Parts: sequence; C-alpha cells; structure tokens
Amino acid sequence: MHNWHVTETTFDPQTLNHKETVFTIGNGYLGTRGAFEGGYPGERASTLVHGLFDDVPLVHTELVNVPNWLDFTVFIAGERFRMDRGTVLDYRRDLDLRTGVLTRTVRWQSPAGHTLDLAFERFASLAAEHVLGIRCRVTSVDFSGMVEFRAGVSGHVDNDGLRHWEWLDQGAIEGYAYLEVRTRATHLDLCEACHLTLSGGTETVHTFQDCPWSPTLIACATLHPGETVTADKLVTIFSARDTAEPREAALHSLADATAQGYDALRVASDAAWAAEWEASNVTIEGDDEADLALRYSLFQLLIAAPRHDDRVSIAAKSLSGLGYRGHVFWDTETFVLPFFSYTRSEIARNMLLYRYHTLAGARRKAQENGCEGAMYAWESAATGDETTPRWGIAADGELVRIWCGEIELHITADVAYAVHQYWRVTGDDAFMRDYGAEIILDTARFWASRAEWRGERDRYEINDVIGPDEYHDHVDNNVYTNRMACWNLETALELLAWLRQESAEKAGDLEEQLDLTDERLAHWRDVIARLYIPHAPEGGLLLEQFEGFFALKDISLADYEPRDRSMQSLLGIEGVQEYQVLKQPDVLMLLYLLAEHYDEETITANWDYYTPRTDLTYGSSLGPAIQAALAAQQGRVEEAYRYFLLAGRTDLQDARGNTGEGIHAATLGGLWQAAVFGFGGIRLTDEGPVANPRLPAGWKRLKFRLQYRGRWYDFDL
Ligand code: IFM
Repeated sequence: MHNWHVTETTFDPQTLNHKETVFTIGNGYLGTRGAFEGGYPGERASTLVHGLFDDVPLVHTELVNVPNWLDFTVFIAGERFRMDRGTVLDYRRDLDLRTGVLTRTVRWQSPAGHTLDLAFERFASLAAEHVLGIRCRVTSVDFSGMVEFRAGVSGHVDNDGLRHWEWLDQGAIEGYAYLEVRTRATHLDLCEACHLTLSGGTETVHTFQDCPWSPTLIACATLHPGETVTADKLVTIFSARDTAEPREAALHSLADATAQGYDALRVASDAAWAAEWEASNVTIEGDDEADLALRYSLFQLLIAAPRHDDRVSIAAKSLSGLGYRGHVFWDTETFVLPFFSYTRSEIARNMLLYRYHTLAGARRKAQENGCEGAMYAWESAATGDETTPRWGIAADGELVRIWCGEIELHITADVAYAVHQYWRVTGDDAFMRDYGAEIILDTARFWASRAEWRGERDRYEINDVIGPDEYHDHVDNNVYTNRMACWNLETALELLAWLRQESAEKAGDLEEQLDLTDERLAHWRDVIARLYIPHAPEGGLLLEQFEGFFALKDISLADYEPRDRSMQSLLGIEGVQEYQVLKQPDVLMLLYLLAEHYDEETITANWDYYTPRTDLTYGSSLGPAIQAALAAQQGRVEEAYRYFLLAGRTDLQDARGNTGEGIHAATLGGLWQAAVFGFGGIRLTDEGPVANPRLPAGWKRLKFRLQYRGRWYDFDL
C-alpha cells in the first residue's frame, strides 16, 4: 500500500539508535524501541510503560525501562545469530503503519558457513494492550541440524546505567516463564510472563532455564534445507498500576493469549488499527515524502496515546526513548492535543484528565512560589509536581543552570487553552463542568496572583520569566506569557458565567473551594484591563517579544550560514541573549493560537519581523511545523512547504542528530496542524469546521476527517 511503510534495506550500525527510535512500536499502554531481537552492541533497547515512574530521591523521577521482552535469541548448531557476526547477505526492515507490525528479514551466513533466512515480526496488540508478540521463522538454505530458540523476559535493563528494579520472584508455571520485579523507590510491582511455541521442523524439545533475572524458555528443532521452523513468543505485562496482583494478571492473560494463538491475536490487533486509521488518517496525494512523513507522525502519536488511562499523558519523547525522562511539557497540550481533540476525543479527554488529576501538584507548585491557584509544572510526571532538573550538562561538558522549572510560566495558560479548545471542538459540557472549569478557574487564580501591580507605571506586569523562545531567560513582560495570561483570565470569567447557567451547584462549589469572591473577580478584571502587553516603542503593529527586546543587537542569520548547530551553541548561552535571535516562534506562536484576536496586517507585520530572526533549522524542533501552519494560513505556500518538510524530516532523517533519544512528539502533532489548519485552512465556525485550502504546488489532494461536536466532517481538498 502506498506510503504506509517505513523501510530500510541496508543496516548501518552508525544509525543504530536513531533507527531504534524510528522503528518504535506500541499500543498506548507501552512503547518498545526498535532494538533487535537478540540485541546488538551499543543498543538502547527499551520498553516504557505509561505512568511507571521511579524516583532517584532528590535527583529526579523518570519512566522506568521495564524488563526486555525482546529477549529472543536463535542459535544455529550452537552459534548465536547476531547481525554483527557472520555475513548478512540480505536485509530488510519494515514498519507497517497500517498494522503497527515491525518485521526484519535477514539472509545470514553463520561464521561456520551455514546459510539461513530469518524473518522476525513483532507487534504490541492494539486490541489487548497487555499482550505482545514475536514470531520468528527460520528457513534453512543449506543447513541441516539443530536450531535453538531462547525466549525470555530479561530484567537486565537500566535507564542509561541506572538500575530501577529489585528482584521479587521468577519461575515457570505450566510452560509460562515469568519475572516479577519492583521499582526501588516508588515500590511498584511489575510482572512479565512469556510463552514459546514451535511449529515446523522435527524433533521439537522444550525446556526452561531459570537464569537469574532472566527466566528463559528454550525450544529446539531439527531443520533441513528448504524447511522452515516457526517460533511464536507471546508476552504479557502488568504492573501495580493496573492491578493488585500483577503476576496473576500476567499469567492469566498469557493463558488466554496462548489459547487464542499468534494469528488470532494479530487479526484482532489489525482490526483495532483499521478502526483507528478510519478516524485519523490524512492523505496527501502527489507528494510521497510529505504523505509518508505525516502518516508516520500520526502513527507515532497513536501508539503513544493513552486509551484506557486518564492519569497519564504523552511525554515530549512519547514512549520511544529515555530523553526528558518521560516528562510531559507544553508540547502535549499545544502541539499534540489538537490532533486528538479533532479525531479521537476520548484520548484527548484522558490526556486532559491527567492535568486534572495533577492539579494537586500544580497547587503545591503555586504555593511554593508564593502564588495562589494552580501553577503547572514545566516538566510533569506522576504527581504534577515540578520535575525539571535545575542543572544540565551542555555539549561541551559545562554545567548549565536550567531555569524553566522556576520561571517558564506559560505552560499554565497553555493547559487552560487546551481544555477550552477541546471543549469548543467536542462540545463535551460534562467534562467542562466536572473537570475543565476547575482547571481554567484555578489557573486564572494563579495568573492574577503572579501579576504584580506597578503603581508608578500604572500597570500590571509579569516579570522574570522565560517565554517560548528559551534563548532569553529572566525577561520581563514576555508578550506570549502576558497575553495568554490575559486570555486565561478572560476565559475564566466567561466560563464562570456559563457554569452558573449550566450547573449552579457546581459553580457554587467552585466559588467556595477557589474563593471566587466578587472582590477577587473584580481584581481579575483589573488585571485583564491593565496587564502590560509590550508593543514597538513607536506603537504600530509590532508586538515586542519582551520588554527591551527591540533594544537588543540585531542579527542577520544569513551571516552565519552555512552552519550545523544552533545559534545558542554558536554565540553561547549568555552571548545569544544579547541578540534579537529566537530559538522558536514566540510572538508568532501567540498570533497562531489567538489568531481570532488579531487582524491579517498585524500577523503579516510580525511575521516579517520575527521570521528572519528565528533559528528554525537548529533552534527548537517545535518551531518549523507551526511556522509552516502560519505561513500557509497567510498564503505563503512555498515557504510553508519548506518548513513542513523540515519538520517532517526531524525524526525520519534524524535532521537534528538527537532522534536516538526519542521521537519529537511536538513535531508530530505540529505536522498535523500544519496540514489541517495550515494547508487545509481549517477554521472553526458556529456551523462547524470550514476549509480554505492552499495546497503546495505538487499536492493533488489533501484528504482528512474531523469530528466536531459529535459529527464527522470529511474534507477532500
Ligand atoms: O517544550 C520544549 C521547549 O519549548 C523547547 N525545548 C524542548 C522542550 C521539550 O520538547
């Protein structure tokens, strides 16, 4: 099928970690990187399960790499099959986006000179999210002798050298091997169990080896030229987040999966995928690269999407790598969420409920910072408490102070914005009444308490912040932050009026709980009216990114070309702050989100000013897709297309050299927005979504579906 496959036909060990990320599979419960069955030197194999965090006390909290279910080795007459030994005569790896199945076929000559074809296939069931499967077919070309399969679950795993598990138990029961472990600090139990069956070949023998931390099932068969033996490994995984008895659940579910068999499990999973694509697919005809890049992005979002859990959300690197330790940023609400709100609203709802359930952490953060209300963590994990590290290590080995956890405030308004956008699109009044309103009102309380009155200037200010452009820190009155704070306050007032109509009881409860007195609401109105929004000193249409931005040294990025690194790395962390150079859109991001509040002239003027000053190639990966959306909306289609491709190549081509740490989730969601809101020109009206397409020259068709207030709208542009 056209553009439904991501394929490689040669193996290059240099791209091992990059490709592990690219070939990640998953099912919204877990994600497994595309490491090889049987391992490879230098691999970063990992399986991450939503919500399974462990702490390194006083240092950090992170998603834990769970025992490796890819532990599966094949021995040919006693020689281990491995890609770095013997000779690989033919190789192909293929990720089928339609079904989420990853296959690898290898013609291999062993060091002893035996030639065989090996075909591996793996999937994480979308129909039964605790079930995983590997099928391996070995066909002899010229070999006669014993083929041995060893299939286990291996607890020899770590997070970049850090071990999170303590051993609890392992063994074999009725042909199922299992391993039970517990996280060291958060004390979460987890059990993985596996089963191995063989078909084909002759003289099959099964045994169990109780290797420490790695219970292993072994099956052997004799093979002759032309014959094929097939090994099916089924795995189940449960943690204390799912059930009080992970071992029982894993063994029970494995017995059920084994009774169904590999083929039936695949059929069910494939059917679940078909339904998923029915709602979510986007087709671009006439441009294979763009079509595949977008579909691949949607695939990666769909495998990270929590379908049955409203206490987790999609992290900046999804479940595809250890980068950012599985923490959730504004990337989720601002970049990723719209795709789900418009196509799979139940998933969007779960992700927003994660923010509802972590309100307690956001309230603690507000208090710790001397504020009221809810102040969301810049990096959020299990509880919603701030988890941003205070220090990081730069590329040159220098220690760098990271201020985002303390002063990158805008995420609080971004969460509120996403709640409101979801409500607008879905019309889910019950969600807004029961959960969303509390988020919007309590974040408004935060802003009103954080804004300081400057009597001498007759205005409120929000000082000492970082805006979306993280090249500048400790700035005053960042226009994105201030304007979004205003939006948050305005929306809270409107919402309270709505809630009083919708449910006087709920409104009364929240008024009492959040102390929404007349006096407080009057203060909100005052902040809205007098919060400082910087403009160019001489007035006019230009917004000033923060107070004093226009006084910084100007820069021509063209003077630094060609370059292969960011402007921050060229000018230094302190040096870059002296210039009018942006890591990612900031004012433009605001104009994108609040487009309905600004006229075309303002958008054009600010576009013309800020675009040449934005480090779109090596700054933040969040930049290009939204820049593409904005460009397309303005009819700058060629330019939009260039940004779109730049974003589309981020992970598939490892354009920034860091895909090995995990996928760039924000870019994936941004690409969908660029296609739908940018090239499709979709905007919401009271009658539903309306298109105003501006397609790049080569595109013959752009096709997608959106759901608005329970009704599907098909767009074929
Ligand atoms: O949230 C982003 C931020 O905007 C830029 N630095 C990386 C973060 C995580 O993707």
